[in-house]
This record gives sequence, C-alpha cells and structure tokens, in this order.
Amino acid sequence: MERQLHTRQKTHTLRLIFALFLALVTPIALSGAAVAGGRGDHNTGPRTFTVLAGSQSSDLAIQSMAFLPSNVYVDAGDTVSWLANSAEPHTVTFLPPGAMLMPFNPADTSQVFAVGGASYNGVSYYNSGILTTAPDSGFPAVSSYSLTFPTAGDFTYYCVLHGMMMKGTVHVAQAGTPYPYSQSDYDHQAKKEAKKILHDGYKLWRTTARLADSEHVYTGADDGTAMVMRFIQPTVRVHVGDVVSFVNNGMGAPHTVTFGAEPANVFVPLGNPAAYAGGDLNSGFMPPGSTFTVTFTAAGTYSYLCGLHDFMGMVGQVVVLE
Ligand SMILES: [Cu+2]
Repeated sequence: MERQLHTRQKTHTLRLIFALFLALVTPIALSGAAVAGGRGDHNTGPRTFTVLAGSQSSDLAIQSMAFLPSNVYVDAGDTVSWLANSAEPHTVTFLPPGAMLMPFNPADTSQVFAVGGASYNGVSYYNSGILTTAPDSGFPAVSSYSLTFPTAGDFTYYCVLHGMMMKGTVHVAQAGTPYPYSQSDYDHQAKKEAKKILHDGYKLWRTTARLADSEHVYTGADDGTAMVMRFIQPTVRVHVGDVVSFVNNGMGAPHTVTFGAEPANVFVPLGNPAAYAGGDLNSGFMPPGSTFTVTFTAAGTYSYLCGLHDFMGMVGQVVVLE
C-alpha cells in the first residue's frame, strides 16, 4: 500500500516536472521555429521556404533524384523557392489535374524553359526550366525557381527529366496556420536524406560492378533515387569480332553511349553498331531498360562517353585487341 502510494507520488512528481519542462521549452521551440522559418511570428506576413533540387557527391559520381525535403508545409500566401543543388539537371513541374507526365523531350520548349507566372493557380501547367549548378550541362540552366501559393491544398510536382520517380508535394494550409516545421528543420531533413542517398549510391555501384564483365558494361546505375554517373566498368578489353552490350538497368535515368564526335543532338542514333571500326557511333537516348550492343571489327582503343553525363565524368574506353 505504502509502496503503491509512493509510486503514484513519484509518477505525479514526474508528470509535474515534465509539464514544467514543456512550459519552459515550448515557447523557446516555437520562437526558434518562427525565427528560422522567416520573419518572426507567423502572423506577420508571408514566408519563403527553400527546397533543394537534387544532391550529389563532391566528384559528381553520385547524383540524386530527390527534392530535399520532398514535403514542404506552408500557409496560403507563402512562397517556395527551389534551388539547383546538383550538376544533374532537374525541373519543378506542376501538371494540370488529370494530365500525364510526358517523357522528357529536349526539343520541347515547355519542358526546357520556364512556363507560368510567379503565383500558382492550382490548375495550370507550371515549369521551372532546367535547374542545374553546372554551366556545361548542355541545357539552358536556371539556378532557382520561386512560386507563391495563394490557395490552400496539396500540390504535387515532378521532374520532367526523371519522371514519376522524382516528385515532391507542397502542402498549403490556410493563412495563419502554425507551421509544423521550420526552415532549419527542413535543412536538417535535407542533409540527412542526402547522406542516405549517397550511401545507397555507393552500395548500388558495388552491386552493379559485380554484374559487369568485359562484354557487359552498365550505363551507370540507379534505384529511382540514387544514381551512379559512371560506366561500370568504364574500361573493357575485348578482341576483334567481340560484342559489348551497354546496359541501362536503372529505374529513372537515361544515358547515351557515344563514340567519336558528340553529335549536336545526342538523342538521335547514329552509325552502325553491328560493325564498328572507329568513327562516329551513337546509341541515341537510352531509357531505363534499354541495351545498346556494339560489335567491334577492328583493333584499337575507342573512347566513348555519355552525352548527358560526360561533364560529370561519365566516360569510358573499349580496348579491342587482335
Ligand atoms: Cu548518363
């Protein structure tokens, strides 16, 4: 009995301490969130939240198909600003309700350039243009994109280059709704997620290397989020008459296998892969699931590259021996 009372008293005391702790901590946490999220209290006016488009390793070998964070919670009237955060290009693309995401087409100006105003109307097509940190990506690049959300609702957007695999959602609450996360919370989430993607990328690189041999070169690797922007393995040795298959077994990233001079449009196939003895040869656009097979008919060392990712270091060599 005495013991029971003691336990109850202890629980009560703990509860009191916890309540006190909450009372002390809550205002600090709230004011911290308010300061980090923008200009002071949530009633003082619209805010801007920042989302990163992509992430990468310092040598550019690992890239991500991710918006960091993928979910952002704002109030009506607030602005979301997306910053290019990788050499790999991405877009922020809102589709009209019921519209299908079209396959990426570099000749489609509505995919490559900005479309729509600065305020999102919830029903029209909006596009950022190509967000990349690389000046040599081959695309007309922008470094940021901002959109104001005047109306409450959940709005999902995609990257036209990476399809359904790469998406994010802007959750817009009524004006004045307290924010669940501050910008520093988002920054922390982004950092953590980017680190996880890097780890997944290196792991994917190792597992793909186990599948590769002198007759099977993988055009990078990706799991729909992490991408390896290296040929696996970049250098192979074969003999005259041998066949090398370049395999894209990824889920989201397209590539090319391009020998000789890089054509103005790397998406269009060029040359005869059934009998290659040097010169210009291009696979054209290789979506996930495609294979490009080349028969080497003359001895020599042939350099090749991915026309989309060569500036990240995605290049290789086929050494053909007599
Ligand atoms: Cu590539």
